[in-house]
Amino acid sequence: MLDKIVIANRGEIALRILRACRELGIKTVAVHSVADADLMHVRLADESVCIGPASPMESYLNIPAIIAAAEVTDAVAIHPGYGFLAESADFAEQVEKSGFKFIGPRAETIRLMGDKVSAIASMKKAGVPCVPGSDGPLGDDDNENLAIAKRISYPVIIKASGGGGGRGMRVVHSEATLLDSIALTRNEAKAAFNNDVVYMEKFLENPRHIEIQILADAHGNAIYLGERDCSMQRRHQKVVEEAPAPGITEQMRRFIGERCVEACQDIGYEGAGTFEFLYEKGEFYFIEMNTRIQVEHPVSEFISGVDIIKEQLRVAEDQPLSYKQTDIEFKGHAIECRINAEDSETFIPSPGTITVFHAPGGPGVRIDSHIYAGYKVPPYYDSMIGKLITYGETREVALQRMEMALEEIIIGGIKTNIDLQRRIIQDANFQKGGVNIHYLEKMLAENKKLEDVIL
Ligand code: MV4
Repeated sequence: MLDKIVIANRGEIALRILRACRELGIKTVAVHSVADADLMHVRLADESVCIGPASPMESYLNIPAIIAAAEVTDAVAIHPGYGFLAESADFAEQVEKSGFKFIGPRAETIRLMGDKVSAIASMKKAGVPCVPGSDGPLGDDDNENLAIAKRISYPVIIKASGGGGGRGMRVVHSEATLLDSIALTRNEAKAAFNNDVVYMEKFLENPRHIEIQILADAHGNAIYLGERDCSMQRRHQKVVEEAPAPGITEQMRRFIGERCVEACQDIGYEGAGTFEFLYEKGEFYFIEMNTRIQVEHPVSEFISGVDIIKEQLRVAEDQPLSYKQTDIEFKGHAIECRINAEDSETFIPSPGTITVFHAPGGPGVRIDSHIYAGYKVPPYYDSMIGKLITYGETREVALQRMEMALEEIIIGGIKTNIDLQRRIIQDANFQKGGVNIHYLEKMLAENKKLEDVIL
């Protein structure tokens, strides 16, 4: 049993983890930076430790400070949340070497998935469908690289094995620029990740981003909690997510879910995880695996009825998962809008004091947020200040509830992206469902053109 854990994160996810601990009778230690003493979860935690200055490098990324906080408070485990150290294999390793439980997969698994070439190789071996490509690192034989591109056909994409999440990639449209592009991507990768390994994939031009949530325990049990559609994004930042993904049939869900579950068992995965896929013309193509809890986990919680954070804590206690696959029934539809402290048009962050906060409510409305009237949004961290999630028996009902909730919500004193979220939820193509990863950027460009004509 976990007696007491350190929550090594901030904001809404720290509060979400604290709430799960409360339900399970686990004591909590909030670790926070100097700038974050007023966070809601710091007030609610059993204990709190200031681990350093506002700068993330000196606080939320400061491994010795976080481990020291666990030591002085007699905690037994550390939950990393998302971002910061959540996917640092070195952190997981040092936590375990210091005698604490890292709440997440084994360091070795984090390392395997952090290296995209090895992640893809292990998924392909386990029967997960991947993008046609180089099947491993590109060598320095030009003719061989030209032949690989010819085989998979242009356009292709060169990706850094140490990258991920949109960092270190380059699209190549023809033979003329292939070799230069490989060399450039290699150099950038060496500088950015200290790893010059690059690989090649067929470039999918208009895919959707669909991901599968999984849970696995230390006893070889694994389940899938369905998929999420995260295509509504701008510059690799997701803006709206939903579950299930429009147009995905029960058979497709089962097929891809089972492939992910088998892959988890193959690699001895432990904890919550996400398989990221590109989805185009009825096919799934694995691109990356995330070994952490994700921002958008609540939509999967709504449609599956599973508390994913509580399952993470159970798994860390070496208990079996609370559910078998046959216990999971997917029901209804959930949508999440990320609420950011930023200008709705320019996307420029807008830190400052929240003077007014009114939370929307009613059936099927959930808010995961740490904000309150009087809370000062610091300028040092991500601008996301909360998530608004709605649920309904059908997608139409979830959409209607989201539209209402976005009308009801009041956040005063700072700029937020709530107007943008209203535009997205009311957009005819979004309402139809199934837009691709380029949709939002095109929609924003159209809006801008229209504005230019009017002004
Ligand atoms: C791709 C792709 C098209 N074809 N791979 C961007 C983030 C990283 N996780 C992988 N990414 C992409 N990989 C192939 N073979 C297009 C993207 C991509 C993307 C993927 C998911 C969500 C948003 C995206 C935005 C631009 C490009």
